Order: sequence, then structure tokens, then C-alpha cells
Amino acid sequence: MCPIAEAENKNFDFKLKVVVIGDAAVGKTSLIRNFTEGLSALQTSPHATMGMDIFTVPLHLSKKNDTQLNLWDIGGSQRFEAIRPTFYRGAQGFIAVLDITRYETFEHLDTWISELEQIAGKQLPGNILANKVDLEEFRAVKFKEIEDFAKARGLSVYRTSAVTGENVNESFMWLARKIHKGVVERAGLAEADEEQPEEPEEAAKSPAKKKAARKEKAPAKKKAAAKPKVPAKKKTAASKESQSQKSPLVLKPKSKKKDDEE
Ligand SMILES: Nc1nc2c(ncn2[C@@H]2O[C@H](COP(=O)(O)OP(=O)(O)OP(=O)(O)O)[C@@H](O)[C@H]2O)c(=O)[nH]1
Ligand SMILES: [Mg+2]
Repeated sequence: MCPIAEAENKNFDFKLKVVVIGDAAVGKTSLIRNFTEGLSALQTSPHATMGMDIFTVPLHLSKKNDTQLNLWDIGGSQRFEAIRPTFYRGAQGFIAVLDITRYETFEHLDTWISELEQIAGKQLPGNILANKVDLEEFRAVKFKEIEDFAKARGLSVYRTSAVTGENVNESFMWLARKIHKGVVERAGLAEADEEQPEEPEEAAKSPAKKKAARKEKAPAKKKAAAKPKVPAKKKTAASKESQSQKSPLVLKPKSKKKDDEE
């Protein structure tokens, strides 16, 4: 059976819903496509997301359970403001993206997160992705400011680039593991073999654990080699959900950042 059909027939033990929010053109779709399809997916520039798309990826977060991560890619354009809240219901976590070259995208994060919390509830596990770090020379937001904002909201921050792939896998996997851990705990399931999410700073310092994570994802990568090349997009606002097979990627080493606290 082809991997896509196999994934569609598969009964996952857990299905996790993560919404990806943030202003138009901050790089949400690019980050998701990098995570689900790899850098090669970005050879063509993405179109602005019309309303919402769903991308799915199977993850092996523990030996006992299979997880399907559903990434709801929310269109950032203001014209979708009225319909956006309908996509938030049932979200178990979120990724809030800003573009470090446009200050207003940072200023709007609070509105995005508050809007989500009104529907999905407070205290959702979440990440802030300070995206486009490859454009450092055009940076308009101090990382310290982003970190202070994140700290006040109890969130983690990753400095990412959908273009170079920097921290893309790390940030998505960290959130998936955190949500998975919460779901397992709430369900009262023992998951002794489960890998625990690391804090971002710790993840950067721990090559041994990164090696372990690479091993964890290796079988899925092999599977991808056999799969037909299809877009990772699974569902639009108008279509039914499907569960196509996507391969998570091997973790990449985090490059050293220069000191940015100005
Ligand atoms: N240099 C650079 N460009 C990026 C990065 N991420 C995205 N882009 C570019 O930014 C533009 C917008 O990216 P999208 O992924 O469509 O942004 P989006 O947030 O999904 O936008 P909407 O769908 O309108 O909400 C595209 O031209 C991307 O190629 C990045 O990390 N670095
Ligand atoms: Mg988009």
C-alpha cells in the first residue's frame, strides 16, 4: 500500500490540533511546509493562505503510541478576521509567528493569542517563533523584547528561518512533545518511554539528545523516500479532513546566534 493510503487508513492513538497564527506574510505556511516537506518545498514561494489550510504529519513520540499532528495554518490577512475564530475550537496548542523584520507583527501577537484564548481557553501550550532570522541585517525587533513578552505569557521562543531551516524541526517537535505529554498525563497513561520536551536553551546545549531525536525520526524519513511527491496540504477551509502521510525531518544542528541584545 502506498504510504499516503496507509496513513489514511491508520488509526492514530492521538490526534493533536495545533493552530499556527500570526500576521500575513510572517512565514507560517513556509515554516509548516519546511517542517512537513523539507527545504525543497520552498523552491516556489507560497501563496497567501486563503482562510485556512490543514497539514498533517505522523509522529512517533513514544514507542507505545502513534500520533498525528494536525497543523492548522491560519491565513493572516485581515479579511479573514471574522472567520478565524471558527478554526480555533479544539486547539490543543499554538505556534505564534512574527517576522523579525516587521515590528508590527510582534505588536500584534498579543491580539492573536488573546483571540485564540477566547475560543480555545487559556494556558494552552505554545511557542513563539521569531521568524526570518536569516534577514538579521533587517531585524526590527529586539529578541529581548520577544523573550520578555513570552516569559510574561509562559511561552517558549525559538529563532527560526523557514529559508535555512534553522530551529524549524526543534520548535515544532518541542510543542508536539509538550502537548503529547499533557494528553498522556491527563489520560492517566503510563508512558515511561516517552521523550520529554526540552526547553529551547537546553535543547541547543544537548547534542546527545538531539542525536536520539534524529534516530527517533529516521524510520519516517525512509518511508518518505518511497512516497509520491504530493503537496503536504491536506484540507482547506472548504474541504474534508484527510490524513496524508508526511515525513518529519531529521533535526538540524542549531547554528550559533550572534548576540542581539541591544
Ligand atoms: N527570508 C525569509 N523569507 C521568508 C521566511 N519565511 C517565509 N518567507 C517568505 O515570506 C513570504 C510570506 O511567507 P508565507 O509562508 O506565505 O507567510 P504566511 O504567514 O503563511 O502568510 P499568509 O498566508 O498570508 O498568512 C514568502 O515570500 C516567503 O518566501 C524566512 O524565514 N526567511
Ligand atoms: Mg500562509
